[in-house]
Amino acid sequence: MKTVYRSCSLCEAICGLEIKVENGRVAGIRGDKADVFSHGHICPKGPELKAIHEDPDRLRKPIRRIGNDWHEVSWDEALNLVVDNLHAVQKEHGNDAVAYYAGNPNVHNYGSLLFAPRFISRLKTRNSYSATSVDQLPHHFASLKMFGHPLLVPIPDVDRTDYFLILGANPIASNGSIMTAPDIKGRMKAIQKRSGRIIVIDPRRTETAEVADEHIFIKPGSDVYFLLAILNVIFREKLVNLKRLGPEVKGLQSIETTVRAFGPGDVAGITGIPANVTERIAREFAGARSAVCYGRVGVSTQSFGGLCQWLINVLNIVTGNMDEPGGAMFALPAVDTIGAEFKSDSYGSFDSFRSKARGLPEFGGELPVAALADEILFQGEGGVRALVTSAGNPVLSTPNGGKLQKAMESLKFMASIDIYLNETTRNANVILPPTSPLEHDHYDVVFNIFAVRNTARYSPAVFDPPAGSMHDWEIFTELTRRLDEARDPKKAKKPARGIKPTDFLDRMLKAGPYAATKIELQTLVDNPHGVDFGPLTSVLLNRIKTPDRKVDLAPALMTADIGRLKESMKVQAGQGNGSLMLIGRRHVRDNNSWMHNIAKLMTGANRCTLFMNPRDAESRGLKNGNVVFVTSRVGEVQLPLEVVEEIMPGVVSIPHGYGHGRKGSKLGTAAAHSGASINDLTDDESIDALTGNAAFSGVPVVVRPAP
Ligand SMILES: Nc1nc2c(c(=O)[nH]1)N[C@H]1C(S)=C(S)[C@@H](COP(=O)(O)OP(=O)(O)OC[C@H]3O[C@@H](n4cnc5c(=O)[nH]c(N)nc54)[C@H](O)[C@@H]3O)O[C@H]1N2
Ligand SMILES: Nc1nc2c(c(=O)[nH]1)N[C@H]1C(S)=C(S)[C@@H](COP(=O)(O)OP(=O)(O)OC[C@H]3O[C@@H](n4cnc5c(=O)[nH]c(N)nc54)[C@H](O)[C@@H]3O)O[C@H]1N2
Ligand code: SF4
Ligand SMILES: [Mo]
Repeated sequence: MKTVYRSCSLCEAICGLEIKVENGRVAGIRGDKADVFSHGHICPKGPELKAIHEDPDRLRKPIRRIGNDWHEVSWDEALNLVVDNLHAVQKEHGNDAVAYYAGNPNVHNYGSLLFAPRFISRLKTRNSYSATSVDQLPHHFASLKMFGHPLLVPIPDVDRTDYFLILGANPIASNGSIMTAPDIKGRMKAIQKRSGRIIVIDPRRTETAEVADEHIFIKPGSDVYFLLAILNVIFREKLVNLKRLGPEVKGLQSIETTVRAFGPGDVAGITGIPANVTERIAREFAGARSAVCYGRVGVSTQSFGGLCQWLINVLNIVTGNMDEPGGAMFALPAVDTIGAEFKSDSYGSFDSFRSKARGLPEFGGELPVAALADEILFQGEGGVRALVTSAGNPVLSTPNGGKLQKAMESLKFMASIDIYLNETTRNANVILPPTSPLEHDHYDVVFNIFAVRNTARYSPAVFDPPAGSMHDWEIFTELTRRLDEARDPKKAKKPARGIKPTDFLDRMLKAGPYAATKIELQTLVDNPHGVDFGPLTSVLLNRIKTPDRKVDLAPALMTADIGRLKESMKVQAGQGNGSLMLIGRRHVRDNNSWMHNIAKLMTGANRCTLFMNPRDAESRGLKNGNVVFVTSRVGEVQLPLEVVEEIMPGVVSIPHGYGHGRKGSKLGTAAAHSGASINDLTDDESIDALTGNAAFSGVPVVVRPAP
């Protein structure tokens, strides 16, 4: 029996695991009590890394589709097929005719993170997409404009705060996001133990709201008004206190002017939050010893998601809670991709080009994925003709997935780097399956940037990769090399197997902010439970990357978007409440679309149901368990109704990531729990016009009984 320690790569909490191995098999997985960050915490998904590793449906050999049949092929043949087809499409239609989509697990795989960018840049295409634009793009947008770098994202200092205001996040189910905080429930209880308060603003009384001290319903998509009204009170009642950041901030006057038009009474009808409640929250927030406002997926995926994340930062700044203990702070990760050094006047790009069909702006070199189907269906010069997906399932995870499915059927060629034959990859001509999560090493390059404490942990591979297998990073390396060769045979390079992810890691650690402690890869190998660098510290002023090194409270793009908001406000005020508003939800035993094949996570009642408030059910003559049709502008799905008090009247909810059992996919257990895809209802035309992020919060739908 041997014991291997490793961080769980399934979600952002990066819990330390203790894995027992016997006779080449996992004998058991539990939380690592000695872990410096997670102290033994895990959720039901962690131990299922074993089931993913052993899943007979997980692909282990490259496969090629001919008609409807899949055939195993050698790596050499598969890689050549991909490269030859991509090259042919680019030669005929131009480089932009090949699109690339990167899904969420790329961020949980440091080999992919380090080696995919080279492949993507070599594709020389403007059609690069990722799950960022159905998720956290507004965070990066606000960070770029206010702090000068898309990754300078403030993190709630939950371990020291006295007042935790949460909008549109359900960390008890999601285990936290852009807030790497293993055992968030324990951390929340600790806030309450030291007499702090937790307030949750959400159209659903979530698991997190249950733990909080107070829960307030809000109408989907209206958080921007609530945040403006909070700021309105803070300025009106002269509660602004910039503290230490005072001299480092510009644009305060502009904010004061902007928020004047949004008094708590002016917006109460839109948000559903009474003016006196908004006023009280504003006073409590400003009066707390320390306070932090934190908003996640529920507020990012709105028509004004960019403004929401901006205003959340503004609120934390004007109350003196930015870069201060107990407020919103910045991590100082041991592998520091941002760096303290000031090198240029631009660390990110926005709107340097636009999508062909709809003219949506690029951010950081990527176009919004809500535009992908239209780019494939675009008949003119520059339309997409081939697609590569990596660790993504956009048919289930992006808005109007039904349209994307149809668009995929019209592609000349598609390749997927993925461990499953699922709703997206079944459309591919070739699937390249990398090693399982337990067969490669890992370091959390990204989540330590978003962590509530500075720690570092290296995870060696639990098993040697099977003979004739390839890691994600090796696949990217080989694709890059072969693409170079296809374009210019004279430039053919030898297999670039020399450089490994650990080489980067060692170099980055030695050049990082803890170099003085002599940290290197070996240090982490010698400390399998992690190395602790302590709580977050005030580092913003060393790390800020705006050209004048000031925090920009009122970036021009944001204040300009207030005009669009005012237009929308007029429309909203005149609207009745006819249709229902659809939102999503997460459950601790799901992980986006891809863990429904794990039998142990799928026991118990069906989770893919439509939540509806008893009042709305009664007025429609619907009963718990009835099968209903849900219809939106773009599609219709059928699923069982679950009548629950926890959802706000006028709002309904469906979890995302379901809609399995489609012909040609190979996911036995998931097919038995197929459910319906919420993204067959969400609208690809409904986006945040500022950032291009998908707007999932509050899709208008009609619900009627199925005959
Ligand atoms: N178990 C599990 N964990 C996960 C995932 C998973 O699928 N399952 N996915 C991972 C990923 S990729 C991410 S990005 C994170 C996401 O982490 P979270 O952001 O914590 O995720 P959600 O649970 O979707 O929380 C969003 C909340 O917003 C609420 N909401 C919806 N619309 C609105 C609105 O208009 N206003 C307000 N105020 N609230 C609204 C919803 O009711 C929901 O409670 O979770 C990660 N962790
Ligand atoms: N309506 C609605 N839609 C949403 C959301 C929502 O809240 N509401 N949430 C959005 C969010 S936050 C996100 S992040 C996206 C996620 O969107 P995606 O990233 O597109 O979808 P996932 O379900 O995470 O799919 C992950 C894919 O990676 C594969 N995979 C898993 N591990 C590996 C690996 O190690 N290597 C490789 N190569 N492949 C692997 C899986 O088989 C699966 O195909 O969904 C978004 N969609
Ligand atoms: S909370 Fe996240 S990181 Fe921790 S065990 Fe569960 S899935 Fe893994
Ligand atoms: Mo996400």
